[in-house]
Amino acid sequence: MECIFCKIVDGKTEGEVLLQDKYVCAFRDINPAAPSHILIVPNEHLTSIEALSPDKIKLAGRLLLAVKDVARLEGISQTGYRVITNTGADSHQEVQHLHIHVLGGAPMKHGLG
Ligand code: DGP
Repeated sequence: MECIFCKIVDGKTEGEVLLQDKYVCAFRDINPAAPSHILIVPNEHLTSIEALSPDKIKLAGRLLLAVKDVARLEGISQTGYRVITNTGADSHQEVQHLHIHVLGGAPMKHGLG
């Protein structure tokens, strides 16, 4: 079965792509947990942070810097945002394609639970 995030990266599904370049793609979460809830994924299928290795350092750096780009596009750079990357079973990672959640647009609860 094809990965849903690979389909979005490849433009095979409807998805509001905010940003895409050589390394990453950013689009709105289908089930937003905040007024602004964006997912940033590598174009390449990697299951999680656990699949990153030193030869992926440019991709890893781009993933992190894309957070800033997304925050700027969403107008939340100054008000703040939370960045989460679920990794593996204990985190309840549902989609097995590395993704960074960027959440903002309203004050959040304290703590990370
Ligand atoms: P996680 O639990 O970290 O694996 O979160 C996966 C997120 O992916 C979840 O917040 C919902 C989102 N999601 C799942 N399927 C789709 C989809 O088909 N399109 C979009 N845009 N988001 C999806």
